[in-house]
Parts: sequence; C-alpha cells; structure tokens
Amino acid sequence: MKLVQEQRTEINGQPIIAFTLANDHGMEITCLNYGCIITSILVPDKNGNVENVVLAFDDFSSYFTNYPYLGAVIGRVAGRIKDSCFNLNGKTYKLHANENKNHLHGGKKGFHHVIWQAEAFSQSEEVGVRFLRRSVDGEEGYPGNVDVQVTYTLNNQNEFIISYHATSDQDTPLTLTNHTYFNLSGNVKRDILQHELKIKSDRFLPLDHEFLPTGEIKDVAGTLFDLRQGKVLKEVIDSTDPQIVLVGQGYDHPFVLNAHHDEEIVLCDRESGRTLIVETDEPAVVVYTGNQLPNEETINGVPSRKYLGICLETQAFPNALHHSHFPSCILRAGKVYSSTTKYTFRLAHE
Ligand code: FUC
Repeated sequence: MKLVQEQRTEINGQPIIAFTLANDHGMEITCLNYGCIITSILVPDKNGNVENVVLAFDDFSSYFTNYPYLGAVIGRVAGRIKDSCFNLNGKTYKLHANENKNHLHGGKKGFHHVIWQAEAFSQSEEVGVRFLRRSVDGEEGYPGNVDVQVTYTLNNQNEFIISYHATSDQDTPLTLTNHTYFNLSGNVKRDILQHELKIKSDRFLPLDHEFLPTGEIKDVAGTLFDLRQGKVLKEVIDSTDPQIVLVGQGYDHPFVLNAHHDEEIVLCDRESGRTLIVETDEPAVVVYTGNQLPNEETINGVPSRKYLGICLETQAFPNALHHSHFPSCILRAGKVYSSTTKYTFRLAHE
C-alpha cells in the first residue's frame, strides 16, 4: 500500500493537496482536500492495462466552478429541494436557490466548493484520507452547526469505501453522496452507451419537468426502469419513454434499493472487462447518465459531451423534505448520521 501527497495549487494561501492512494494490485485513487473531489481511479482491464475509470477535468481550474459536480462530495442535501425552502419544527427555512427557484446539491457553496481539513492514514492492508469540516449554522440557509467527516479508504481487495459521518447541534436535513462519473472503458475511450447496468430495485421515483420527484413511487415492472436483469444503457437512452425523454434522453432518476450491501448496483463494460459493484446502506441511488454534461470543458483529453460518464449517487430520496411518505432525511440534534458506500472493482470473468 502506498500514499503520496502533493500540492496542486492554493486558494487564498490555503494549499490544495492531491492524495494518491495505491494498493498492491495496481489500483490507485487520487482525491483532493477541495470538495473531497476524486480526480482519478486507476483500475486494470482484462489485459492488465491500468487506466482511469472516472471523469476528470484537464484544466484544474474547472474544479472551482465544476458545473457538473465532477467527483465531489455533495452536501448538506444531495439532489433538489423544491422552491429552496422547507419547514422544520414549525419554522420555515429559506435556502440558496441555485437552479431556477430550486436548491440543488447543497447550494452556491456546497460541500463540493470548500476546502476540507485532511488526515491521511496508512496501514498494512489499507490506505486512506479522512476529510473533516464544520458546516456552520446558517450555511446556505441550513440550521445548526454540523461536524462532518468523509473517509476514503482503499484496501487490497480492490474495494474503495466512502464512509460519511455527521453530527449537528440542531435538527437539520442532511444526506451526503459522491458525484463521481464512472466510465469503465478506461481513459474515456468510449462513451457509456455500451455499459450494462443492473440494480436490485423494484420501484423508482418518476420526475416532473423540474426533475423533482412527483411523489409517486412506481413499480419498475414493464418499464425501462426495470434493471433487475440488467440493461445496456443504449437501449434506455434511445427510447421514447416520456420519463427518459423528459431528462434529456437518459436516466436522472432515483431508484429505491431493495437490498443493501448485497451487490445491489452493478455496472459492467464487457469490452474492457471492468465491473464496478456499488453497495450501500442508503435507501436510494440516483442514476444520472450525464445527459447535461457541458460541451465546453475538456475531460480526460477529450471534449466533454453527453454520456461520457454515469453517476451512481447513493443517498436519501430527493426532495424528501416535501414528501412526508418518503423516508426522512432529518438529522436530529445530538444524533449521528452514519452511512457507507463501497465500490468494488472486478473483472467480468471473476
Ligand atoms: C445530477 C442530476 C442533475 C444535475 C447534476 C449535475 O445529480 O440529478 O440533473 O444535472 O447532477
């Protein structure tokens, strides 16, 4: 196991550090103390070629705007909150509106746009970084001082584990995720259209024209949202299903997970042989096929475009604050928010 730290730049005198975690099987992960952003995950293909399987900007300064939220941790609340407001304990809270009237992915200066304190650790079978910060009372309009820890750990089983931990001194909504775009072809040789996605999910959340859940929790049977046997993404993206058309030809949808820590999300690229298994204790995964990736950036040496990567955002149901029949995303004062998502890389024949 190996751990390397290197300063990339600085903001107002504060260093932006890249941490590279490497295991004994050629797997390597690079992440920043800025937004806990993952800039690279190097994984061997079936021929032993070690290549990057996540999207990263070529121009480092693009991370300081980062419209697509590449690689970042999202908080306090992942996803959209209708009308940028919510009621809690008899009080109305107004949040920063950063997508028309709505609040998206934590607001203007969400967790993806701040420098985190970082502590690297290294043991015989695992290496990692623990990121810490206090999100102060009133940040982006949210109540309470929240102490957050996000820990990235790589081990010798080719498992990359993200564990989230938070406590607050007031009740506050909180659901954290990571917004990495995966592309298992390696160094973005192809887009994700031939990737196969399999999810243990019987129900999904249809969206309205603002990409907010309508409130319906719909059976996937007989729809393009039935991923229980797996589907090649091209089949979905080419379809005329109104939900697929609505979000710009693809998925941008929450799937309710039936299973936890049981190979519930599997993404596979047959040509490279790379398979990613995502396992979590979160109630849902938002699958986003990069339908709105901007054209003006350069990502891994190629001009950015639609379908270059897929996000698998494990989290609470989006807009849960406005749907009382969705599981609550409120962290109570003095209680602990704790959640783990594990990403395991395998080769298809294994
Ligand atoms: C995803 C989507 C959004 C958005 C963003 C960049 O999580 O839900 O629609 O475009 O990321």
